[in-house]
Amino acid sequence: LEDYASLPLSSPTHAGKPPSAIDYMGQLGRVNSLRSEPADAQLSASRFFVEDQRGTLFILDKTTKKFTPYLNFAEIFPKFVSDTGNTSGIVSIVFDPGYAKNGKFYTVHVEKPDLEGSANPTNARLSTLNLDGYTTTISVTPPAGPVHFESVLIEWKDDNIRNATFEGTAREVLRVGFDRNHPIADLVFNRWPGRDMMTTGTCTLRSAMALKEKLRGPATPSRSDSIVCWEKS
Ligand SMILES: [Ca+2]
Repeated sequence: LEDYASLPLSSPTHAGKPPSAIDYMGQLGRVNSLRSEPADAQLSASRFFVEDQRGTLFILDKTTKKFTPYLNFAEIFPKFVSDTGNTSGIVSIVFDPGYAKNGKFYTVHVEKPDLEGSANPTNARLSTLNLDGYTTTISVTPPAGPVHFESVLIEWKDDNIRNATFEGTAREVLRVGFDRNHPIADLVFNRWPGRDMMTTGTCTLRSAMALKEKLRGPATPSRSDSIVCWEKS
């Protein structure tokens, strides 16, 4: 067991605004996930994709151990928050099984819907992000209980996966409201004959259903073991 690499220092962000200074009294960089591109991608052997929960998706060069910012969520999504407690910010990333040819990957992040203004993303700081035709989706809200946050599933398509910059498109796939602490979690693709299914371990939808039952009658423990699948379009 040995140190491998150190993430650049970061602090929580709020409403799309990066912190004015690093808070040295807080946690200095929070890695939420580390992923390799699919093995058939040209640069897969030389780099990892690393998420800092605070708002930046990095590319980590395995040789130099250098982190290069790839997507800054705080600069793109005006209602992005990573300072609101557990499981805020960027949560997870998964590469499309066909990534080597189509450049697609998926992320989950957290937004705070009651912030002022539009939730529409902006490319003011990333002109190579093409947002033509981008639309937010209607939030799937729980049948009972408050909604303080939303989990947002984004499909990204990088037109050139042989460099360390993003140039391509984004598409919002799903937006799910939740109270606190339980956003959509990990993402996994399952390849079945003739189709790909995306699976997410999530308590958001199931917790909401359990709460609804709890209000109706006998107490039902909140389930945190549920898996939700949908077919990728
Ligand atoms: Ca690129």
